[in-house]
Amino acid sequence: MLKMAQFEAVSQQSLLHPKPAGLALQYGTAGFRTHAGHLDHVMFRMGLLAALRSRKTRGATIGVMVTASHNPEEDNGVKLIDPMGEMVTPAWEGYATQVANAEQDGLLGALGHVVDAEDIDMSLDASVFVGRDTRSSSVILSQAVLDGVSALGAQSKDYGLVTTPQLHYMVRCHNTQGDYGEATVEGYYSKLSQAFIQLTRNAPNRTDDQKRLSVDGANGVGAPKVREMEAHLHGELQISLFNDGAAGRLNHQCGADHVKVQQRPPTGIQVRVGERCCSFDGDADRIVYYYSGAEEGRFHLLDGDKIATLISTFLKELLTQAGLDLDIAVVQTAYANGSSTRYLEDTMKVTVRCTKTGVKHLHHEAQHFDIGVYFEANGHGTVLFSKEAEQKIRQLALDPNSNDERKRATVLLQNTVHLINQTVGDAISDMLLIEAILALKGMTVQQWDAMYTDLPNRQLKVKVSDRRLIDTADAERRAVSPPGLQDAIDGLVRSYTQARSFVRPSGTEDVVRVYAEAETQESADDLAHEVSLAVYRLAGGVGDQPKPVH
Ligand code: G16
Repeated sequence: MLKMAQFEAVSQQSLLHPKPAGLALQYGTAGFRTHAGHLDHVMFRMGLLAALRSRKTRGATIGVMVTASHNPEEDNGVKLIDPMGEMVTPAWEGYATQVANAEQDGLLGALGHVVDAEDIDMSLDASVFVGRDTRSSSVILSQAVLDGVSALGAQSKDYGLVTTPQLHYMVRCHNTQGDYGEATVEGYYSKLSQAFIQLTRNAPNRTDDQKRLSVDGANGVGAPKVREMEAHLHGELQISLFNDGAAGRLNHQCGADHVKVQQRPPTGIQVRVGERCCSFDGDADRIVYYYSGAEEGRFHLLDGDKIATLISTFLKELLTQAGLDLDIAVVQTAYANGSSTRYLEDTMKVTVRCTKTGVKHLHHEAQHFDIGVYFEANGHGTVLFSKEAEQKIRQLALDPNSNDERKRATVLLQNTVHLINQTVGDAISDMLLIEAILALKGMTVQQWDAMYTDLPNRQLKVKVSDRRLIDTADAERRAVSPPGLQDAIDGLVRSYTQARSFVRPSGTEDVVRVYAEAETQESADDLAHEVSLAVYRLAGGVGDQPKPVH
């Protein structure tokens, strides 16, 4: 039961954050996301919900990040973070939707329902960490979250501008009493930079050229944060930062999503032949790499699949050298390029799993293995080490009978564990890990790229009147509704070689996403276009009919 004082505080405060009558939003792939102007009441209510979640978890700290990540500047959104720094448990996503959508006079009832259903002791202390991205709307919206937290008598700490993965990290550090690190931005830089420097010490022949990296900050929060990180790296990584927010618009013609979907470099960055470049997204939880080839200056993209391949290869080699018997798996989604899955399974002999889109799904699946490397093709991912795996690595480090090769591999494994932000995909941590691996393996970006060749692919978006009409199964690889859509896709796919295609409703934008891959770029483009037309026809397309890619 809500106590009387809490009841009154929520009643009064909620009047300052009124809900537009009739507005209904859904907790999507990564929280609520829509035009910033529709979100004030949602933020206040997510502050309330976070306070309840904290009490439900016996006073553990919960995180609330105000960001719309890869979406345009005018959107905003909110991501809820559970005690170990992972995305909030799916059971509470339903509560989030109910609380956000309750009409003004039904809010206390909706909160009371959560309290009763979860048997929450409202007399317990509660604590919430809040962070925000660089969107101009984020200042006022994060204040709305803080208002909600305090209305339910919970403590809050406002971290201000942080990347999403930094806030996830703070939550985990705090809830593990510092076991995972210190819950400050400085503590984050210090832990990761030390691990990076220890790793690159084992690659003494790195040239200055190999230490240079161009970073596209997407004009978002990753830009100032990667600069702060660089200051801790003692010249071991020299970053040329582009799209740092000084002039351009957030995610506009830049950032990881733009680069991945458009398959071309962002504006505002000079991609010199053969040099490594990477792009973050708006809240720095995704990263993709690219370079321009010496032959005809062709653009080469190294996406989440290539990143997962590089990391899992590196870890597998270290495990062999250390003589450690740990099972390692790579978790992907339907967007994973067919070539990457084949390479991992057939050449690398690594277990591969496929889940629905959304890092929450990949994270959960990765927890089933000693070492779970999970990456979405869009560059969102990390590595999880089970408690037992970490313990075995620690024990081996203390073994006096290890030979030099084993010792070296174990130390590298230990530092790799420290460098990785295991709570969620983290562009800064992933970038440092990739740079360290390339240095240790003495590998160029071209050699990394050559591990396998991507099948040409294309992603498109289709506007429909209600994207919820599209329902999928088999980790989103098949559409079960509307009727006839999957048959249409199957028929189209059959007319191309090495082809595959699927459609799914986005959980962050009001669109249906279409993915196609095939033997040639022309075929992938044509197939994606034809499937888009089928979606438009069978799922209530709105506006102009999808146009051919070229
Ligand atoms: C979020 C999720 C990702 C997902 C992406 C796109 O990323 O965290 O797991 O891949 O949205 O999802 P959808 O295709 O459903 O729109 P971010 O970086 O925008 O938070």
